[in-house]
Amino acid sequence: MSHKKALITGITGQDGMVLSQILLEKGYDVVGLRPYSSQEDLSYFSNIAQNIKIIDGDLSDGANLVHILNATKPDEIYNLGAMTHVQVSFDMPEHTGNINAQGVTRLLEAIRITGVHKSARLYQASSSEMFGNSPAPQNELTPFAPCSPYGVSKLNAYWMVKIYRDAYAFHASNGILFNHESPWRGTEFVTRKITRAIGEFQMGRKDPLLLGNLDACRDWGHARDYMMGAWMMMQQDLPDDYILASGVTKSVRDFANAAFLCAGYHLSWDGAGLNETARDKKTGQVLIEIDESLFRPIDVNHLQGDATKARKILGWSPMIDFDSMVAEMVIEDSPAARAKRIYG
Ligand code: F7E
Repeated sequence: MSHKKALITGITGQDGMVLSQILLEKGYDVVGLRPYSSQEDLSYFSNIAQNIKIIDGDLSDGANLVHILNATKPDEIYNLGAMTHVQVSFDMPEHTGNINAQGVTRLLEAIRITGVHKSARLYQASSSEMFGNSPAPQNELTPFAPCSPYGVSKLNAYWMVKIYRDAYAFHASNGILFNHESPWRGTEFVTRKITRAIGEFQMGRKDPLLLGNLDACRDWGHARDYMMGAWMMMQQDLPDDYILASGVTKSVRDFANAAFLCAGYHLSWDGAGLNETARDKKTGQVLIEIDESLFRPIDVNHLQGDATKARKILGWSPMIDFDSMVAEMVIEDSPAARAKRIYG
């Protein structure tokens, strides 16, 4: 039986891992592109790594992309490769544009030059950050108003994908994904930063967790639901752009309350602004303090997505709700789960 072949850029991130798992379950051959700059340990891939072919390659090198496309001849291309940290994009706006915006143009050109678009479909990881502070709820018709170099770079890529779709008949779709998390989320993102710290408090950590803007609201879903949605977009006869979101918005403070509660800590909040703290009601231990350096020059205040189009056309609906996702993340970062991973 001939298998479909998927090429995934950014294979080493959360979404690359979750999508690989889904595609392997569906019988795909999975080829992953790993940038030279991210030679990270793939041990967290342990159960699936042996079934994925990893190629060193980079969105910063167009000729390299041409060679890889010629060599792999994929049926579906998932472009998940990006510099994904919004705060870092303020420190490295040029690099962010080079990978997230120009990198997508390079990939589109490589696909066009090799003629791969005649038989392959492309998924572009677009982001709710493109909406910036446009009023919620955001849907596919909401005006974009990015307010970070990251958001601008993703918007550039989004439009280039639309242009190649219209100009060269690419089967290319933008998945405009709102925040999506899992136990495989990088610890530089606020959700995993919180759940990892909870595991450390359970093991006796004494110094408080430092956070920035607690009032920012995000529409948080589970990465597995969202990567399933990305695959569903690729199965449509016609390419299009879709929002994937839960429709529920919560603040960073809400996330912290819910996550700490899963581990038996009731947070008691005191003070305001930079002097705000959260203590464990039972022991009085200070668990959270505010660190000014973690605030962004501009932040997105309120994201809440409307995924009606994806629900109607793709038949997509998320299976994992906020509370279950938070609980899973806290459990996977708990001392017991860590010990199990280490000692089996
Ligand atoms: O921040 C606030 C921070 O870094 C969420 C990426 O996957 O989703 C993600 O972008 C909120 C922000 O995710 C800390 O200011 C407070 O308001 O977890 P985050 P993000 O910026 O929403 C979108 C859809 C993407 O496309 C991105 O690639 O949390 N916050 N204190 C903090 N954030 C971080 N990282 N660390 C803190 O200590």
